Amino acid sequence: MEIVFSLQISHSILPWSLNTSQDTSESILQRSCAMKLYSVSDGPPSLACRQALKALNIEYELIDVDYGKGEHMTEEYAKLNPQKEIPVLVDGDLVMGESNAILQYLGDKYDTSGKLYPKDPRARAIVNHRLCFNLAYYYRNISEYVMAPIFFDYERTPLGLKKLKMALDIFNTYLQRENTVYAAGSHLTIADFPLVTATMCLEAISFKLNQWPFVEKCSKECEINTKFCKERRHFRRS
Ligand SMILES: N[C@@H](CCC(=O)N[C@@H](CS)C(=O)NCC(=O)O)C(=O)O
Repeated sequence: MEIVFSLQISHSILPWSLNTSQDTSESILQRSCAMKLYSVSDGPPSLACRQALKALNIEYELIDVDYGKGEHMTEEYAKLNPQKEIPVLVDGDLVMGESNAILQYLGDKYDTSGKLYPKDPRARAIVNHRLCFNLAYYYRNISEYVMAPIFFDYERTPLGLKKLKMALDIFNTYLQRENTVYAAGSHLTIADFPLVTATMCLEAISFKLNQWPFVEKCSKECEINTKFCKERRHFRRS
């Protein structure tokens, strides 16, 4: 299935580390990669997928969906993702939304080392747990408190703040228990990408993380780890 989408690939949304003469947006366009990621600039689930693609050194075409213009709400986009959500991965005849499923697929297919997505059942279970925790609890509560009022007519409430703090408490506990800066153990895994991009949202409201030192350290780790992309201008501006 080939769906032609009249969207643009912009220089500014490329991960910083792709901005080399070899990896400009033009050269990405010229290569006809089988893999495409429909992504919204600075959307945490989209960023998480881009970070995984980068960490796994996968060539792909980045297709920028303009959330503000509602490009994800069109019938054309619904053919890619009936949920009308971003991101969507296209790899040959596989067309799939849900960032966790995308991360797991990329890990299964391309992480031959088994580091980013461990093969050992116990280590893998922890990674899967953290991905579920992020989707069902952590990102949900962050996005309801931080992102929803930015994009929609939605008020920040004391209950929302309480839920946000509970989410941070729990993530901090998981990290503290393992005494680590990584979401699922002693090294970087695919679970770090969505948890860190969710945490980055807090910058939009200048929310300080000093009460959650392990979350703060985990977030800072992304500043120095070259596998994370650093494009966050919308969070800072909002
Ligand atoms: N569970 C989805 C959620 C993705 C998501 O929330 N994407 C936002 C953009 S960051 C979206 O597409 N929202 C559509 C809407 O609000 O109508 C995933 O993890 O991929």
